[in-house]
Amino acid sequence: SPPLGDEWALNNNNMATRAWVSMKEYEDIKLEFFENIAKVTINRPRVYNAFRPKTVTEMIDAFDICRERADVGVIILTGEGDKAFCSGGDQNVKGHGGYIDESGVPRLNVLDLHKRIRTMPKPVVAMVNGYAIGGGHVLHVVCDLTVASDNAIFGQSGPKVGSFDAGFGSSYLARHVGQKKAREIWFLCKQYSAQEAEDMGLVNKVVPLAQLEDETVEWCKIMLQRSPMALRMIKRGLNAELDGQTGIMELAGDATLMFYLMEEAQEGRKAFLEKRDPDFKQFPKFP
Ligand code: S0N
Repeated sequence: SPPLGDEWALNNNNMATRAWVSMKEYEDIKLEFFENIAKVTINRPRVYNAFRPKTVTEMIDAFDICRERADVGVIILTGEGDKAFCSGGDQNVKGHGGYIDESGVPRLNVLDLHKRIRTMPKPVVAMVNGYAIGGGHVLHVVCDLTVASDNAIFGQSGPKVGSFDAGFGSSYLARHVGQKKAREIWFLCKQYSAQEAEDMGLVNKVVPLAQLEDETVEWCKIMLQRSPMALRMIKRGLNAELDGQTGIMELAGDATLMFYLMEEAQEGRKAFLEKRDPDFKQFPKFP
């Protein structure tokens, strides 16, 4: 039964009545909003939602908006239609040095998108509605959670088509499925069903395609009821173990944010402005 009550489910968990509102217009993606949830949709179904540099630039912009907007608590990443979540880099624009943008410059700006998702202080949920292949597979790997439709197909294709991601797409993948399986996924470039992906710990939940958005939104609604700071710190901590000094920096940054919210930190600033010595003795020294 719905964890938030039948009435809530009736009013809010029905795809037909969910009114997504556009937050900004783009060429290659959609950015929409519904009750504190933002949805980023790669909107290139003709090429199975493959991304070109412009698509990625737009996604980076959308994720930056989601980070800044205080009314966004959770972000969904998905693809348009029922065939593909994302089929990776657009092979039509691959040229000398990588994926060529409109001014002729080769770009791998998808790595900047990975970093945005990784450091986003809010949960990011991949809603996988079909093929998640190549760089499209990496995108879901980088997200915090993955809810997939039963027609979803997962796999890496790089060593078959002339690319690879030895970054998050390999090392973080291995954290999900283990080293042996990650090597199998990359070395063989096989495709895996949604059920196989769930069995190997690559996705959190598989549902029928018709229920995919309902289920994903329900997960988002549950997270929206949790403490945002607690979720943020959990994400930072889980990342920090794997991300070295950069991970510690992100975790430490949020510790500083919390310190700034404490009277103890405010006393230091007040004392400076009042030209007196700070009285830190008044604050408890917890065991
Ligand atoms: C997805 C597949 C398996 C679907 O097969 P199916 O059902 O037979 O459909 P198709 O007829 O093949 O496809 C339907 C239409 O969509 C076009 N299309 C599909 N994928 C792409 C694509 N990636 N680019 C351009 N067009 C695509 C088809 O051409 C077809 O259109 P029409 O009908 O007009 O011919 C199958 O389509 C498939 O295997 N797709 C290619 C998957 C792939 O190899 N992707 C690229 C992998 N490489 C990358 O993503 C680059 C990664 C990268 O650069 C990177 C590097 C370092 C660090 C990180 C990354 C990163 O991106 O993460």
